[in-house]
Amino acid sequence: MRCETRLVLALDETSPHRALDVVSEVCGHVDAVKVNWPLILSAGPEIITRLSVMSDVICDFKIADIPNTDRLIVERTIELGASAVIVHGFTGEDSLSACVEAAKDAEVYVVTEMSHPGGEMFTSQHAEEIADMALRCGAHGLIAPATRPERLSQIRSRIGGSMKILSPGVGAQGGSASDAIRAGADYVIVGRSIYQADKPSDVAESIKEEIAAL
Ligand code: OMP
Repeated sequence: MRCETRLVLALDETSPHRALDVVSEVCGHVDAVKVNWPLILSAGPEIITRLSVMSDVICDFKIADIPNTDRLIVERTIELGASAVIVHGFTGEDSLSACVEAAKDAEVYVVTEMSHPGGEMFTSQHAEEIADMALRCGAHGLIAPATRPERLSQIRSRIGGSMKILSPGVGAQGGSASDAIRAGADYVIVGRSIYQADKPSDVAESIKEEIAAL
């Protein structure tokens, strides 16, 4: 995945036409497009292949199952054209290793502490252990919250510079792109603030410029 603007679009748009329009408008301002169940369930898995012609596609299926099921999901996702997948870490080392192995050259990002308030109930207590395990298993990177830059910073300190951190929670969830990048994120993930805007490219461009000015 390229690292130019350090901005990833979370395309949780449920209208396939609008989703494709938003991507063609903003693809020059983002390093990748992340898709999740809302779009896949609306447009079908083939949307991954269509988007992959325009951008790197991160499939955020938050994969969380036994190793065999995880492996099958990752293999199908990569066949459809995804450059990266997002997986949960709480399922343990055997499940995560199965994802990393199945992904081959594609990238695997592991969720540590989730960005929403409920992320503090369970995920925050295990975020550092999950980060350690991700490093051991050879994952490419982590997901850590822009809504809690101090926690993002602690997770960055824990892993050093060896893995990428993608940080969601900017904009609609209250986090800021600048704070997340300063706290150690390599990329910020932004959804509603961009795809629900009247002019998505204006918002994407302004976040890109905010990051470039740091
Ligand atoms: P907005 O809140 O609309 O900017 O979207 C954030 C995106 O990041 C959504 O696609 C979420 O599913 C995703 N996300 C989080 O918001 N919090 C997390 O802890 C993890 C993710 C993720 O894995 O991408």
